[in-house]
Formats: sequence, structure tokens, C-alpha cells
Amino acid sequence: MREVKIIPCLDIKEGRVVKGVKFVNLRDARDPVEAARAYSKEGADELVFLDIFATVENRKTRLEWVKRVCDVVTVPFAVGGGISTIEDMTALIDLGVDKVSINTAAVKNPELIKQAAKIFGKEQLVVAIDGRKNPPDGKLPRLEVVVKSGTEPTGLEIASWAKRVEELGAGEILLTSKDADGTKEGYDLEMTRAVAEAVSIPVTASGGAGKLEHLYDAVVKGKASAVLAASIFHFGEISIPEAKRYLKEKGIPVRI
Ligand code: 0VR
Repeated sequence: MREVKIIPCLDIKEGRVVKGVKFVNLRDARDPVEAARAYSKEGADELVFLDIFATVENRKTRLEWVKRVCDVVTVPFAVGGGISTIEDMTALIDLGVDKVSINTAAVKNPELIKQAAKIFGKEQLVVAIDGRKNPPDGKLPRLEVVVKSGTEPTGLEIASWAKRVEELGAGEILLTSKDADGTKEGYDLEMTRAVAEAVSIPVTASGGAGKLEHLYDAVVKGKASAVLAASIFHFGEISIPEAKRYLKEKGIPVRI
């Protein structure tokens, strides 16, 4: 097993790190620059920055917010939110961003995945997939892709979309359960495993981390290659070194 990455996520609204539950009831958490410095120092394996309102506000990613974080972050830095063209990606890469993440734009224009992979290389291209779980009555896919900050259902079955995303050239998948987000009740292991078993590119589990065991379950039961968390890190409940020590003691390879 390759080293499992521990990834804090900065969900950004009006220049601040915010945190909600199931993508709503967002409350202020911390300053993004202070957080980026702290997480880099604590040994995060990567930092994710999500301009979560860009798409719903029909605007581009706020580059000034990204630049402030870029200037202090010392670990691989991935940015998503509002990215919908090759030019958007170029602007971020030119700022020093290591990976760009597309979500809604990938669903609306799958060819963008192929174009971006060809231009930037798959290592710099993340496709973020937000998913929700529907009742098992068969009318909708049990695991359905949602876009636009989880406000718009797509009717796409999540594992099939993940397979298509891989075929089109994505380097990795950031998989977020909208239902689990912010609940601290654990990752959606059924969703994570369904996607991880459908593709051979790395899948990052996201949404729901509440205790150390959840991180371990996401890797062992969910087959995730990386675990992303926001609540537990932003509110100081668990530190990154603590998470790494725990996983290492449980036999999961991590970078210490
Ligand atoms: P925790 O459950 O607190 O660890 O959150 C991890 C993850 O769900 C969030 O960092 C982030 O992906 C939530 N995403 C979105 C959003 C939050 C608000 C609005 C929209 C989105 O579209 O991903």
C-alpha cells in the first residue's frame, strides 16, 4: 500500500475558512493564510482550497484569495471551485497552484477533462465528485452525482461517472459525500468503496470525519488512497500529527 495522504480542506466563503454540515449552515472557522501555515507546519501531505460559492455565484475562482495562501503553503496545493475552462486552470497554475480540481464543469463538459489532462498532465488534474445517497426504491441511482455545491442532481450513478472520469484522463478523484459532510459520523464507506473499486486512480475520501477510527475505516473499508477532513482539523479536535501517529500504529503507511 502506498503512503496514505492526510489532507486538510479549506472551504472558502468571502475570504474566510468556513465549515457547515451537509454543505449548509456554514460558520466561520479560521483565516485561510493562518490555516495554510499551520497545516503545512503540522505535516499535511497536501492542502485543498475550495472556493465553494464560485460556481453557484457564477463567477471565477477568487485568485486573490488563492494567491494569499499560495504565498505561505509549503505542501502540494490543490484548488477547486469555479474552474470551468483551460484558461481558469492556467491562471491558477501560473500562481503556483500544484493541482486544479474541477467538479460541476467536468459533468457539464466532460471533454474538459481530456483537454486539461493533455495540456497539464493528469498529475495536475483532480476531478471532484460530490455524491448523495438516494432511497433504495430504484427511481434514482442509489449513489448519485450532485453538482453546483450539491444543489443540482445529475441522475448520474457515481461509480459509472468515476469510471468515465478516469477514462477521460483525470489523475485522481476527490470524492465528497454531501450527506456525511460536517456530521463527524464517519465517511460514507459504501460510496467511497464503490468509487475506489471502480477506478485504478487514487480516490480521496471526503466528508464526515469525526474521529481517528474514521480515517482508518476510510482506508481499510473504503479503499481510499487519501483522507480529507475539515471539521476535526479546523476546530482543533484532532491534529494532523495525531492522525498520522494513529494510522501508523494501526499499520497504515503514512509520511511522518
Ligand atoms: P468534513 O466533513 O468537515 O471533514 O468536511 C470535508 C468536506 O466535506 C468539506 O471540506 C467540503 O468538501 C465540503 N464541500 C461544498 C462543500 C461545502 C459547502 C458547500 C459546497 C462542495 O460543493 O463541495
